[in-house]
Amino acid sequence: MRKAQSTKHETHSGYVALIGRPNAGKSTLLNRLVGQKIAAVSDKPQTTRFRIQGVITKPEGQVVLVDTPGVHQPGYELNRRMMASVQEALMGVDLVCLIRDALVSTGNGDRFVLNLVKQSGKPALLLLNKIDKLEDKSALLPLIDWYRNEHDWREIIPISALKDDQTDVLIDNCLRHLPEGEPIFSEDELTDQSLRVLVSEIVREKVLQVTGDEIPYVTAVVTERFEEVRDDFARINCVIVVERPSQKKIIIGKGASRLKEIGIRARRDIQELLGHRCHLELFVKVEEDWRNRDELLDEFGLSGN
Ligand SMILES: Nc1nc2c(ncn2[C@@H]2O[C@H](COP(=O)(O)OP(=O)(O)OP(=O)(O)O)[C@@H](O)[C@H]2O)c(=O)[nH]1
Ligand SMILES: [Mg+2]
Repeated sequence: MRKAQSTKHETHSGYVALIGRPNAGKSTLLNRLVGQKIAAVSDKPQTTRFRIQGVITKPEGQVVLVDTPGVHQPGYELNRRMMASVQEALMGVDLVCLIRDALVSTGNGDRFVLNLVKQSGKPALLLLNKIDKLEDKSALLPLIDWYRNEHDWREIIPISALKDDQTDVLIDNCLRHLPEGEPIFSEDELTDQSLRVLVSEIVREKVLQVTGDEIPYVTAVVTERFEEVRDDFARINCVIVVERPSQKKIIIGKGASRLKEIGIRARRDIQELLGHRCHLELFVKVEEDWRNRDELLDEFGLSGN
């Protein structure tokens, strides 16, 4: 008797962009699906400033998710570059996920994002996020109707990035709509971001968490020193850049209390990322109008492409 030939399972793989307005939950979803914190998250809009790739590998294939800055009207060169990186992301992917907060009403910003997705000509999924905040899921129906009338979506999926609800369904659907192909990255390669950048972003996230309304927009963080002194110990210096001396004062706080709090929180996350202890030193520096200065934006890694 001849042995039955094993059937060959085709895998699917490709790039999937997460596009949406600020605060929709793009970075929360990226972190959740990758299973590791690689993107900064905060309740302040415009947290993400450049594209961040996260790799999700399953037996059925590989999804390379591309997190992008929330779509908004650019006021500074920084914001213009952020929006350029959204366009770049749209051009470079096989599939687009438009993600929106299911609880906010539809406005001009949503129409603008929708048009970006349409203009890309790419197949698209619609993700209605934050459904954990909805008591009655039927409240989604008018929203689904509106979007269905506007575009031919491959799928419409209500999800909760925060509570990990329906995210497995999302991955299955991404894989289904990606072309057949082998995995692009090895399974342990979770992101395209360097450790230095991951560290800077952790510090920036903590700045956003412990400061109020004005500071998020005027802060950049650069890792100036990253030295693995031993296998189990690193020395790290980060510079927090702001635009005015008054903002420097806010970040430092009374008796340096706020800066200390930023340092404690950041060190905790950095140690988790590295898997060992580190010494973290933070400096605050003023660079007037850095958001409009090309050379500084380049130096801070905010190239926009
Ligand atoms: N309740 C709830 N909150 C969520 C969910 N997903 C994200 N959030 C919250 O929404 C806020 C914004 O999340 P982010 O992931 O930073 O949003 P973003 O779309 O990446 O924002 P930008 O980078 O500014 O464009 C944070 O306070 C998150 O905790 C969700 O599924 N449910
Ligand atoms: Mg984000």
